[in-house]
Amino acid sequence: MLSLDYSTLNASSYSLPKSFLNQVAKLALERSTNANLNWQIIPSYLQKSITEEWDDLRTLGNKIVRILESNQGYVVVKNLAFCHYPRPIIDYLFASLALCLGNLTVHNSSNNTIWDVTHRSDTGGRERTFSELNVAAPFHTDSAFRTIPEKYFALWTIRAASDGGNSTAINVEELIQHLATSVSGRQCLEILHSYNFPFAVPPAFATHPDQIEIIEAPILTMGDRFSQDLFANTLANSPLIRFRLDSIMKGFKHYPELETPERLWAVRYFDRVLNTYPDKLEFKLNDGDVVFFNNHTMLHGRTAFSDRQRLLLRIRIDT
Ligand SMILES: O=C(O)CCC(=O)C(=O)O
Ligand SMILES: [Fe+2]
Repeated sequence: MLSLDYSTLNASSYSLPKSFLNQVAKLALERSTNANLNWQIIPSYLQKSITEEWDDLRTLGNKIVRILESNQGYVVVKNLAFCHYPRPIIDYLFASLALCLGNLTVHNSSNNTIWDVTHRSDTGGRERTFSELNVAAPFHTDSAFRTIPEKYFALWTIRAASDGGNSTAINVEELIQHLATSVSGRQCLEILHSYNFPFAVPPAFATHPDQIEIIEAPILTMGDRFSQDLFANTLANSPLIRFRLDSIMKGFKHYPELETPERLWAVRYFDRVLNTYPDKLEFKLNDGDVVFFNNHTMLHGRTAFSDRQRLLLRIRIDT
């Protein structure tokens, strides 16, 4: 069910200082004529000018962080004045906004901080991950297979799909409360939080694409889950949730000793609950909208689409 009252921030009053735009445009031009310069790396003078000159952007960044740290866990920024600039400028502006929340991380060995989420028909024989396909992306954590998944990530809609491609999300604190109301749900929570599960790195994000990399971690990281306040003891900077079904299933193939009946039951039960959960959010991002998620407290996904022109830019942010 598409939701009309999802959490939004209206940024129409945030203007772009001319001096900042001039610096960005100069930089974009310089990078486009010099193949040796990685145009995704934000030079320190630009970072300095964000903090010193662009109050509006920092104000917006602070508002976003406040919402992501609340039990809301996500926000869509609408009407950013600069969403129609050419792509290299958008990249710098997107990175500048994300830098107001924390440090940008790289997606893979090519050191890019911005990843194009779009259908790719050819990845040179490498297996495609769901950000390279137009199928539905089931509920997951981004970077579930990293030692510490990034706390936040953002998706900037350059071009929305003409059909489908809606964003979906689940607030994990609410999901845990829901699971805690049944005996099976409580058993599932217990297994997800007290055992390690194997997460295989998808080839698209592997340091060595021809080697299998696996990390072991619990799916839920909670303190005393039966205490009055279920989350009071959540470990600082640990993700509350870490889940990506295909990565866990692949992990089980490589670490069969971890594929115990109870782990397998818990993962399948949890996945079934995600797919039938009544309180999931679904909303459509329009061109220019930027969604920010708290990747430690929310699960997210996307519905399928057929429009091959759909393009979202993704940035992941560590704090
Ligand atoms: O395409 C989208 O809207 C989100 C895709 C996604 O969650 C991902 O690629 O990790
Ligand atoms: Fe994702």
